[in-house]
Amino acid sequence: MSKVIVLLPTYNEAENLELMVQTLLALPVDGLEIMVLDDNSPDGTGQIADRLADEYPGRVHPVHRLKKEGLGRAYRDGYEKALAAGAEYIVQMDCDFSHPPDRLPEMLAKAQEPGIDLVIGSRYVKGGSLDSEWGWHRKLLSRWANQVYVRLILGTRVQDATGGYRVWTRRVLEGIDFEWIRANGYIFQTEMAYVTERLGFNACEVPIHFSERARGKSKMDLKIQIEAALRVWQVWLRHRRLRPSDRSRSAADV
Ligand SMILES: Nc1nc2c(ncn2[C@@H]2O[C@H](COP(=O)(O)OP(=O)(O)OP(=O)(O)O)[C@@H](O)[C@H]2O)c(=O)[nH]1
Ligand SMILES: [Mg+2]
Repeated sequence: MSKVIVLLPTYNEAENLELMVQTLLALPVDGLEIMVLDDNSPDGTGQIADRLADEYPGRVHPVHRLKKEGLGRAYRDGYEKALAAGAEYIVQMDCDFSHPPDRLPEMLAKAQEPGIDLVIGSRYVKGGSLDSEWGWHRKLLSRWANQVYVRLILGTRVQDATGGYRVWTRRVLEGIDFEWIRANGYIFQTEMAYVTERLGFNACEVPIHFSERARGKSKMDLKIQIEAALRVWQVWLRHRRLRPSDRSRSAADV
């Protein structure tokens, strides 16, 4: 299979990184490589990444970023580096086991089907589910935000536009000029999904079960959720005129 690079953004994931790397490398995916995008975590995640790089030469690549700059910046940096390293499939996922690694082989298989440009591990398509610990009101809010609110504003087809578990084909990331992407927090995933659809790429979804992080600290709160909801409008204003002919770089001439 062509080259697969998994991007793992980390900030204080010392409790999760090693198991995550072992789990990913044990998957039946030939030659899978991992790029750890660490924002100088105070808990020493970066040093763990270095040790893992020694243990698994050529399979684990630590990227040491200077300071905490948010998920969006880390991913943009990772996309560039994965493209430069020749990846055909670029995977992105959280390092806290909310995104089940065992779904990855199926997502990668899907990404190889003709006509599919992006695969999203989805909580909201048939077969997908949310953490059973979540109360019904939280589940309802999350469903409404994704399946109704975001889709009404942006007109996107995907049911889980905020989902962060994805397999990108190289051509999509080559088609996006990362300078266009301004969001850095939780809305980053939505902005990427919207731009992908505006450029005429085809996203499809594979169901996943999303579980709450078991180890480490959660950063989500109501203020962040409200800010994200308002920022959906910004994303719409910024990109509503994008067309497939706006695809950038080498993707424009294929
Ligand atoms: N490099 C980098 N990674 C980050 C940053 N913020 C979060 N991450 C990582 O991004 C992934 C998702 O972040 P989480 O903190 O799990 O966010 P979440 O899943 O929305 O919220 P909780 O799991 O409830 O904390 C994890 O692997 C984090 O370690 C950041 O500023 N820089
Ligand atoms: Mg999480």
